[in-house]
Amino acid sequence: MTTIDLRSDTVTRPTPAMREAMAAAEVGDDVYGEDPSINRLQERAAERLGKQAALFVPSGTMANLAAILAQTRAGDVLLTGEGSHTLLWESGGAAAVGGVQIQALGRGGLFDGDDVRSAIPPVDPHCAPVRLVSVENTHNWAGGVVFPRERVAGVADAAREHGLALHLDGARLFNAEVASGVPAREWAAPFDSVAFCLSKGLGAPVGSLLCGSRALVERAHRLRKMLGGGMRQAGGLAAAGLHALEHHVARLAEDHANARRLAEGLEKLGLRVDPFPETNMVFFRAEDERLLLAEAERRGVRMGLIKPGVLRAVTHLDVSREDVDVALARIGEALAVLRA
Ligand code: TLP
Repeated sequence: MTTIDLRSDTVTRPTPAMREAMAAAEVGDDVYGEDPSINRLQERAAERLGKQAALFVPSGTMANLAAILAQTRAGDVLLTGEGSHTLLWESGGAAAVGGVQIQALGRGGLFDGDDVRSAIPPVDPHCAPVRLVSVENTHNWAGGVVFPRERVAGVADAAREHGLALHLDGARLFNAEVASGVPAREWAAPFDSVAFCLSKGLGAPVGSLLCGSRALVERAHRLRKMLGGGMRQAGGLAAAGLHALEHHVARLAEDHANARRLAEGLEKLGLRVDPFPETNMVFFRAEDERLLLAEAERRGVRMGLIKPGVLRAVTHLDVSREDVDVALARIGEALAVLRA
């Protein structure tokens, strides 16, 4: 029985063509700035996002943390959406390493300019200063939704009014690009710092980029060293990233179509899908979610529990349209057992 792994788009394995590109990569010591493949990837990423510079880091978590540390001081407040990755899934790094307090805005992950305005405290010695706002696009916890463009514009206006820095956690920014038809560089334009991941839907094994002004990237470079993320001959990983940017962006549309197909099939099985997928994530409710997860797993379909009562299935490079149909048949069998 083949396993269909829908737990995350992080589980993809490099394709044969990507492995060839990795094997052929020119490498050098990146701590000396001498890895030509990493330098090329950084240039390509900065260009693609319309920023002055970019830094290759091992993970999205490190990209976000370096961005936060570069733009705050201990005791500052970071505003971000409810359920954001930085708040829930980065092991408390902003607080533990940066002394930064996170305040959640809005409901369900999305928020707008007025939410930012109402979170700004008076100038008063009781209050910690708000310094940074972070937007996640696509928003994972909200169901892989594209953060509406007018809301991003409103958040950016509010941030500017109050002199706040703006960070974009664009771990899946290219899913937003493909789903919305708005180029990543336009999504990135209002932000001072932008993180995006190569190791999610783009299918590279490792790596993220942190993009911004030359001054911000210089600060982040030092922070990467401090956090232990300075890599040496990592050009093979950069080559995978370059390959992904060239060959795996447009195809994200297939993952989105597969997610819609999966959602329709789950609805036919009587499960409540909410929201209907805009990108590659399917969130659905089940009465006995843990039992369903276990029964599906026994039949070779792996999914995740994202919050109480809500399961997440993510489509990606290693999941074909046929796999979606097989997964649906197996989930149908699992449900039949639970409903018997
Ligand atoms: N998300 C992972 C898990 O950590 C939850 C997943 O399976 O979705 N920002 C966002 C929006 C993310 O979804 C993730 C990873 C990250 C940052 C962190 O990236 P990595 O895993 O490279 O540190």
